[in-house]
Amino acid sequence: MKLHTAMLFALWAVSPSTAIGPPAAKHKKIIIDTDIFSDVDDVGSLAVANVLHSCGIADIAGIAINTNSKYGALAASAINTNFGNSDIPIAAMRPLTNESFFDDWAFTLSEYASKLAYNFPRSLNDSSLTPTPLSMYRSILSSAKDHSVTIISIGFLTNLVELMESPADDSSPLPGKALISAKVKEFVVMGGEYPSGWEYNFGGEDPESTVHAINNWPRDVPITFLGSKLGASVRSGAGIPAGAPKSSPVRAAYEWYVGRCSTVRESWDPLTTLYGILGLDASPRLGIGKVFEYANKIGYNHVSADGSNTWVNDTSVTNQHWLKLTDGVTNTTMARLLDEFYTYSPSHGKCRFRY
Ligand SMILES: [Ca+2]
Repeated sequence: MKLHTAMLFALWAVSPSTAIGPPAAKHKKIIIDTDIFSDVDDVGSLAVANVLHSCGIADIAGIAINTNSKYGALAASAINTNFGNSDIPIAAMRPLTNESFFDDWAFTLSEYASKLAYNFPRSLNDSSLTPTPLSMYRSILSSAKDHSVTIISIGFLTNLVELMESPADDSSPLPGKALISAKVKEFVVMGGEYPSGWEYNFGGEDPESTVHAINNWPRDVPITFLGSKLGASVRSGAGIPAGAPKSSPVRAAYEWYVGRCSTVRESWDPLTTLYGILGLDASPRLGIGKVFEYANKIGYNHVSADGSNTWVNDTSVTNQHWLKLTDGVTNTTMARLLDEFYTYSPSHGKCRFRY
């Protein structure tokens, strides 16, 4: 059965990216670093990014996977392909494994990545054919305009440390940190709790990389964090069953993952991605008003060895922030906005949102 399905994938014709909506006046170049595999909010995040890419607001230059299962890159490809964006580069962490997700913590959540890979069209046939995240990062950054790339991290920070510590190569004469300082506009991170606490992206899998990435990130590049409580307070996905096409891999992933007749999930990654693309000013063109604001004016984030973080109130540092919702914007309002992305129909292509 697997072989038959794999052969079927190879025969699927996948159309190239089709930009829906008016041409981009100033689309923002982004790279998403995702642990898509063990939580479905990464799928919601890729839905947000793909819709904004199709609407000419974002330019997804690449997607880096920071977990080892080969199904992560394949699932990402299935989502991109659904939105007509099959040509977005994807880079998979090595070594690749055949691992699928089993919820041995709450015993309620279910695997979705391999199911997306085996049941939806995708342009990527084999994760081993992708570049490494480091190679993709250095290639994209070296060819980008100065201070033009926003990196959105919605998983673990392993790939980012590899980039930070990378030497000059054929892509660029600059070592990693200098390349970041030259090319990155903003580093947007889902992780930590604010002003202090412990959160899974920071401490759950690779706290050593978190310590290195956050404490040593070039100080001239702004960082914006979205913390655990804000992400958990917005429970999105309720609109999926009534609103999403049955052909949608986003719908399938939420139905498979959440299960028990629900598609509602916390919104850590989709909120982070929405801010990463729209920033504080949002997008009147899309009908999206201001929804985020900074919760602090000064200071920086410090991460300890166990991945816990503490905000240090240093008046000399003004380019690190954590996010909150703007006054008057409720959790349910944000959930309805995210559902607009989850239920988006590529065949309709409307780039105006009501929430
Ligand atoms: Ca994630």
